[in-house]
Amino acid sequence: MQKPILLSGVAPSGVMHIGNYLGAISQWVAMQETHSVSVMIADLHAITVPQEPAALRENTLRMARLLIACGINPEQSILFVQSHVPAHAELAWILNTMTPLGELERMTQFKDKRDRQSDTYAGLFNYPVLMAADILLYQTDAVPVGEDQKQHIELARSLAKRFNNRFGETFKIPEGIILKDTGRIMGLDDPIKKMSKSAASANNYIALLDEPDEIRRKIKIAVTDSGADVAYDEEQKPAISNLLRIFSAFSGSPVADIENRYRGKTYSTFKDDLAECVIEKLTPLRARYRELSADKESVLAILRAGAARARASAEKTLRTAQEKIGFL
Ligand code: ATP
Ligand code: LTN
Repeated sequence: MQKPILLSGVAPSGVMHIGNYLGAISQWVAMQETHSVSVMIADLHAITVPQEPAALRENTLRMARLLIACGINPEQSILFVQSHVPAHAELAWILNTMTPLGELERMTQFKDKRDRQSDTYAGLFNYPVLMAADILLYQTDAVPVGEDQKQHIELARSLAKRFNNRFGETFKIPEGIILKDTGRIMGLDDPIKKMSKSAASANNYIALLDEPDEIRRKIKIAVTDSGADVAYDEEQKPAISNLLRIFSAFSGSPVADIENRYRGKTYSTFKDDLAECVIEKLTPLRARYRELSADKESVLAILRAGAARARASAEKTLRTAQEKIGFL
């Protein structure tokens, strides 16, 4: 029997942090056993805010290495760059003609990002439509993402339904998969906002490639809450609760067990142990990344092969959609 189809994507920015990893990437890695997985490096999405060409190229390659280092297995899964599959832009155009402006105006990520730019371009506004095209082209069943992408997945679902209603069954209706405990990892310096690589300070996040001393330093200075107990309480203790969720995800122990272990101990003992746990998990990943850095050609070959496989299924769906809407 055919495995369910999983597709997800990540923008090629310079940094990938433990929020991206715990909320999204680790899900993709784990689901390779049960799903037919495609992971896309979303360079068309990246250019919705201005990018320096050399940096974009370098970051795309770095992201490919990082995803492989995280455990995406290119022999099993499809790893590709979005712009290598022209069908994404073509289907996005078609879907744009069916997307009410009001639905895009409601997108909270657009409003956030617009407020952080000096100029806003139409591509940023249309970004969720492109994301819908990414998903629908592959007849995707499952889209594992962080919580911030929930609204975008809703749009993909409603566009698929609208198209199917108007032109007949064409697209599968995808399901977003968002983890309850790690779908929204909060910033280390501000536990009220999500961890984000575009945060004002790098102390907001732990990058997957941070060196051990940097990880120790960032966790040491991470904001804590008033009181002294290592206890899970989202309302009263958002900072410690966030650190507990990170500890639990990296160690595999339930939050309650970790609370028990640190009952009567100080925040600082808890943080020291958390730092060592994170370091232990990230060290092999950093080592794999370094090995891959030495061999640019093999990463390029993986991306070339991934794009060829992705193109085959994407073009099939695109052709069907084009026929349905009456293109000659
Ligand atoms: P930024 O961190 O600058 O807001 P982004 O959300 O655009 O960047 P991407 O690299 O495109 O980041 O996201 C890759 C995946 O990581 C997405 O599925 C996203 O939902 C998820 N993700 C991002 N931040 C977090 C977070 N703090 N907690 C959990 N998942 C996250
Ligand atoms: N917008 C997503 C990245 C992304 C994506 C996708 C995720 C682009 N296309 C398709 C899932 C499916 C983000 O995390 N910023």
